[in-house]
Amino acid sequence: MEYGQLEQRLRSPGADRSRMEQVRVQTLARVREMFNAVVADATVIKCPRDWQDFNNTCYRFSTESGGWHNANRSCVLNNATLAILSSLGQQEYVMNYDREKRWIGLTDLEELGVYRWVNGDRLVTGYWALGEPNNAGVERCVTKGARFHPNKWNNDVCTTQHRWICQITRFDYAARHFGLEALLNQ
Ligand SMILES: [Ca+2]
Repeated sequence: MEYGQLEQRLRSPGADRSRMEQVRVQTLARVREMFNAVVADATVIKCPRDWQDFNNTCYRFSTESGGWHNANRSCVLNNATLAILSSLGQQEYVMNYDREKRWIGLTDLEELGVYRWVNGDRLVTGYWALGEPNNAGVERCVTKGARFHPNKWNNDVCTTQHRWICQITRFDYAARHFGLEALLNQ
């Protein structure tokens, strides 16, 4: 390709747009990195009032009770999700918080027997009580805390009234707080 053609091509609106898009993506990544460093300092941006901070994630342990769908809606209205306990650390944190049965963000509502978190991730490690999950087809929503096993999980009928746990990363909470929705991870 001759230089003139190349120059013309680079000057075409399409090339400009793709260059601008590249700059936008790079800038966003850089700003996200800087913002993450700010948020990592827990003294700068705290969790909302009445939410607990564990490992840069904010958790709300509800005082009210409801069915799983109500619980899910309540978290979403707070720009959060039901708790996604994908690490042993998180699991131990919520178990040590109290011995209540509480809804977490895990169901097999989409496909019987296939447990997924509310973010769409498939369950990798489950901390089920002995014999759980049981009652396939009836019990499709999961609580932390099971009868006789307060530190394990149980699947339960989704309309049963339980308290619940919401979570949001401190990063996402801070991004919304400062009107920086473009930085959101979720
Ligand atoms: Ca069960």
